[in-house]
Amino acid sequence: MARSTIVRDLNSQLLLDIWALLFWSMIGMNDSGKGKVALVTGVTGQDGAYLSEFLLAKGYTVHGIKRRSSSFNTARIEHLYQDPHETNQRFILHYGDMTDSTNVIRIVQQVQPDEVYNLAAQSHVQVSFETAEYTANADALGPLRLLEAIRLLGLTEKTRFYQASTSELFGMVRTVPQNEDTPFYPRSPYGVAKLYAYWIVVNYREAYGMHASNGILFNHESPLRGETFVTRKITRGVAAIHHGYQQKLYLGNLDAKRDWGHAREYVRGMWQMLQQDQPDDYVLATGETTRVRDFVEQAFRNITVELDWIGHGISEKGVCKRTGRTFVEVDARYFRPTEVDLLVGDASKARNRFGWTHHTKWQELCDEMVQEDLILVSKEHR
Ligand code: NDP
Ligand code: GDR
Repeated sequence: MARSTIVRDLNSQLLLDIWALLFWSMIGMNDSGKGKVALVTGVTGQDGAYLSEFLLAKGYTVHGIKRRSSSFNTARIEHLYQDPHETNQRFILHYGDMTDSTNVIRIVQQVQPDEVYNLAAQSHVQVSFETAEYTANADALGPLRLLEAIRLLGLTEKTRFYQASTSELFGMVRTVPQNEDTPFYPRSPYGVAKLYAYWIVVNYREAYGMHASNGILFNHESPLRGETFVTRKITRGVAAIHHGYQQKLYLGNLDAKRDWGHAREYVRGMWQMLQQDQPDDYVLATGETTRVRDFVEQAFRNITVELDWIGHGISEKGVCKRTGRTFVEVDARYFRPTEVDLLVGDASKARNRFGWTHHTKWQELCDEMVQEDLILVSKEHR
């Protein structure tokens, strides 16, 4: 390895250690979860990272399930990492997979959690059309395996359960906006798998009296969002174009409308659901819907490019008003066999029951993501 690379790695390690030290000294400031144990599946994902940070700050001991991978998949939780040799460890990782019942049962038995947050999923809607059976296994049967583990191990009274349900359940929407009473009409193998998960949670709650709740969350994004979801793809693309590493951004349906909030604010809502005396199902959303093309325009404003749209359908292009340069093109490979055209949620139940609300406007979210990606992309190419 070149000396400069080693020095850079050592510097990043040092920064990471300082950040970890600061994090671990700051937490414990709010200890309302002191003594409680949480199990978080999908801990390496966007929400897993924010939720773990949130629970640790509340004083919880957090156990996370991560998949075995041939390369590192813990970048989002690196700052929470604690050496397994340390005493009083409060952040503990277990290898696991939602498709393996024996593994799920063993981890629940070891951890004896007060709260389980089931965030693990094959979460990409378009990918679910390619891997429909696997998506059903992980996203529909995965939650069933966890619920059964809780039941089999006699933890029904002790363990509260959160299921990461989704606005994709509403699919071809029956009402606008969507709330807990809106009928479901999923439009992808992902949505259908999550529909099973939703109902098995309701069934275990009613059949066995479990404290099991569905959070029906609308899209929530952040600088930690996976790079293939549209918001992050756009903000990373804009950053790469700005630094000269990419020429154009290729996108699918520019007119899809989504209700985009900030992930950090949504994980608080997950926790609040499990603090209620009675389990229930809740929508979390901003109540504002935005087209993909509006998000694109806002992202480009961060690099002082104002876009004009010319042409239609597959030939539509986003061009710079000032220079005429084409920055955005449509690529049919990103179209879905069945699309969800419009989502906008009504979170008044969560607001009225436990005061949950969002604070970050989608424009601020977009700006934050672009600014973070501008730094990240330049670091990656250093
Ligand atoms: P991510 O895709 O960022 O994270 C998914 C997590 O699940 C990752 O840790 C991933 O591991 C893990 N995972 C995937 N398959 C398996 C498996 N078979 N066994 C164990 N772990 C697995 O998703 P988000 O954080 O954005 O979302 C969290 C949850 O919330 C998901 O269930 C998603 O469907 C749901 N949801 C998300 C919304 C959003 O807008 N973000 C909105 C509504 C619901 P790895 O890192 O190894 O890939
Ligand atoms: P979604 O998120 O399907 O809503 O699922 P995604 O960001 O993938 O798509 C949002 C909308 O943008 C359109 N789109 C594109 N999408 C992607 N990924 N890539 C493109 O190039 C592109 N161009 C246009 C899509 O067609 C779609 O209409 C997310 C996931 O987090 C789910 O797990 C979660 O349940 C829902 O949000 C709520």
